[in-house]
Amino acid sequence: MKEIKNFINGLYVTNVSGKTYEKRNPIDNSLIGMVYEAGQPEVDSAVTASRAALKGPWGKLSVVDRCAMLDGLVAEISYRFDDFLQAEIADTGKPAHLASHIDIPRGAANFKIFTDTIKNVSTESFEMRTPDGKAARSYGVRTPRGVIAIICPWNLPLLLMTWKAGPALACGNTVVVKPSEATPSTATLLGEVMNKVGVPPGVYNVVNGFGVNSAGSFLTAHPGVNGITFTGESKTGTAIMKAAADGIRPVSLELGGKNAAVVFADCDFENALATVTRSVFENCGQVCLGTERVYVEQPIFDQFVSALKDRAAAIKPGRPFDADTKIGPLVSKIHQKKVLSYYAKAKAEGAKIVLGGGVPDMPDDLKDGCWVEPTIWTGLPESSSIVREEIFGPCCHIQPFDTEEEVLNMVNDSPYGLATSIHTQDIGRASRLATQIEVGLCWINSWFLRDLRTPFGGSKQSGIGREGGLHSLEFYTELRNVMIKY
Ligand code: NAD
Ligand code: 6OD
Repeated sequence: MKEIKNFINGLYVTNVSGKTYEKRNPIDNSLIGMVYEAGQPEVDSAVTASRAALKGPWGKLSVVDRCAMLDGLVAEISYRFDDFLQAEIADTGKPAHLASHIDIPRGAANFKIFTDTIKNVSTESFEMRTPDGKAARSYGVRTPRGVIAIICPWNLPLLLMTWKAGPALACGNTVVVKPSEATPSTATLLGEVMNKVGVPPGVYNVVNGFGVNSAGSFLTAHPGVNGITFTGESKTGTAIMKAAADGIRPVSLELGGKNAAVVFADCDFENALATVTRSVFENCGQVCLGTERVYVEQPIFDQFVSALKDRAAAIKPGRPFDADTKIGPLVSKIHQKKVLSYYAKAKAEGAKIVLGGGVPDMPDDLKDGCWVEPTIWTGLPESSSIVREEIFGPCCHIQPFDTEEEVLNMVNDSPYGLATSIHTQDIGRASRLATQIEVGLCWINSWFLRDLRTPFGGSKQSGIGREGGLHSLEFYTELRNVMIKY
């Protein structure tokens, strides 16, 4: 039986309480291993080790040497690619082609982009006259914030964790990571890689467990933590902001969404269709940037609905390593129950079910997995909970529209503001809408096309702050000013 431990001060450790929980494979509900839940003593040890490491060899490394060490992680993750792939797939059930093209390579690349950034960043400098007729010069200095708590979700476990650990470490901080209880494996495995490339003990720590009254809330409440970066649901973000208020600690929040795709009649139909198919169904709809509201201009509405139905019907569920598998299960029984409750609600609210709406018929050995059908609805009012609430499953509601103004109002009528995609060949109209739609990320004729130097984050209840390239330095460093009087 696999044991998933905590990684504290360079060592794999169990816990004082002896409490473990089961980690099951979402493909068939088989038991993968037992996870040692970190309690207050383990979180205390991790934060203490992390604080000590700030003053140890890590804190004394030059930026260039620190970055060279972190660049070594990229090579070592690539060397152990299959270990990471197997671990991520066992935890999430996602298709191997997806994890091997997105999760693991981006999980490694997230270190390199930020070592490149931090090595090349400059700070401002001003000269001025002083009242006594002499001169003075001020200049900025960036220093690490200290111990960063990283709280992660389960949908892209390694990618989203290193998206935060990468810049945090490149900037000279130390980290305590709390992976999702549903996906503990890759963050824990990364500890081996840290040791291998010589990252000093205490710089990277992992505490496994749940949120409330467990590792998550013990970590965010810990006075030894200097900043909290979180990806997850908006309501958890609220709890984390409240915890951060004690001690006035900064937060970076990447939260939920109810993202729209807007398809105009003049779009490149094939490109719009392929892109919306991906944005709705990729990773079984478990992508924060994914589309759950599709707005299609009236003249092509019927044609688009019918074509999307055909594409979605061809998305074959199956085992991660089967070549023809196009979609995996949801991550857990808990999440399957949540998504199926929305499928039932859509039916009860009178949606027209264009496709799906239930659980697919799977072979006997997979029947106990967390499967749901790709699902498409039409016919609901914009006030419906299906159109307003984040479901985080492989589903969308499609609404027709007549004018640009009408669609703009519908898209913006949401408490969320994470991402949108606009499909049209009229770039003037697309650019106009891109500034009017209240989101942090807008794609035109594309989706999830990433340049890691750009600002990433959400508006409204989808988040606070921006990460990516130089923007990450706002959170992961403290910018100080030094004034010299000549
Ligand atoms: P979640 O909020 O339930 O959990 C995220 C993490 O927070 C987990 O590790 C959990 O254990 C921990 N946690 C829960 N309560 C806590 C508390 N009170 N104190 C401290 N930690 C706590 O989210 P999830 O279900 O794991 O992930 C799905 C959500 O994440 C969706 O809403 C999705 O949109 C969002 N998400 C957002 C982005 C983004 O970049 N904006 C990216 C990925 C996922
Ligand atoms: O690409 C990224 O950097 C990123 N943070 C993606 C988030 C995806 C959400 O599920």
